Amino acid sequence: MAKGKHTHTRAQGKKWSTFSLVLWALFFLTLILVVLLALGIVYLPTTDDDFPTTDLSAFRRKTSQSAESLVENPPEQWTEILSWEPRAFIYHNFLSKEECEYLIELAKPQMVKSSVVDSKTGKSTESRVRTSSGMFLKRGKDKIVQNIEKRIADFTFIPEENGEGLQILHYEVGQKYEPHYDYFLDEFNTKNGGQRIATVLMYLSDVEEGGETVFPAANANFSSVPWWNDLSQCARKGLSVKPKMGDALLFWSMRPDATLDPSSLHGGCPVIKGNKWSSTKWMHLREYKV
Ligand SMILES: O=C(O)CCC(=O)C(=O)O
Repeated sequence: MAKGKHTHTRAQGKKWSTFSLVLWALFFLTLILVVLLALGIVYLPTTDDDFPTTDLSAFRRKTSQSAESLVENPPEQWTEILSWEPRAFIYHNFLSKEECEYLIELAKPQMVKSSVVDSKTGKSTESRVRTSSGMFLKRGKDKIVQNIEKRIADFTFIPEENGEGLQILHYEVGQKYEPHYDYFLDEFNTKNGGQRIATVLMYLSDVEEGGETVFPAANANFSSVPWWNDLSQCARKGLSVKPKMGDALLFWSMRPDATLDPSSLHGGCPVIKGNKWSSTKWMHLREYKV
């Protein structure tokens, strides 16, 4: 009887020591994990994509699910930093092919020779610096336009109400827009919505040759862009973007400290071969009344 009790106690003691050994091991493993987490050597995933947020070129935003109603398999979208002076970014495949074609067809019957805004009177005047044709679409005109405007607001973090209506532009061979600023230096043009703060330029077509958007005052190594060899002479005078159907170029006319940014000087190079269709959205500091 006494022997049995003794054996039982020994077995129980052995069980307890194994159990406490496992507990100690778990405790130490947890401790090591906590230390590694605290030192940032390991981290727990917090999002599905889990991209480092400081690297914008790896930052994929899936804001355009709405475009899926128009296309079954939308191409991949990603954001590329073009320059910090001016602040300029390319959003690849921002518009679907169907959206580009829709905007062109909508605009075609109403295209007129483009004008520029007179800084003294605020009135539109014909000009030799801008030889394209164009028209404006009323803001929120229809469901497809509303969808695009919502996407622009998401991309720029500027409310839809701060935007002018979409302008659709068409450049034929030889047509261009000489370098200019999108911000105004007069009081008349800033009455509605305040200063223009940013521009979103969407390419509705590819262009066989020429038609690039050029930033001649950019603080950048112009020839470092991967598409340098494909650029026209005009485009090589600055930091340039080659039009690609569906891509959007966002650039800021104002710096984060709210001062005007002269490095945002930009123009449309002459089209050498083919046609260029684009759409411009100007965003203001405040609500732009339409
Ligand atoms: O067509 C381009 O590339 C430039 C257009 C432009 O400068 C504008 O619409 O303000």
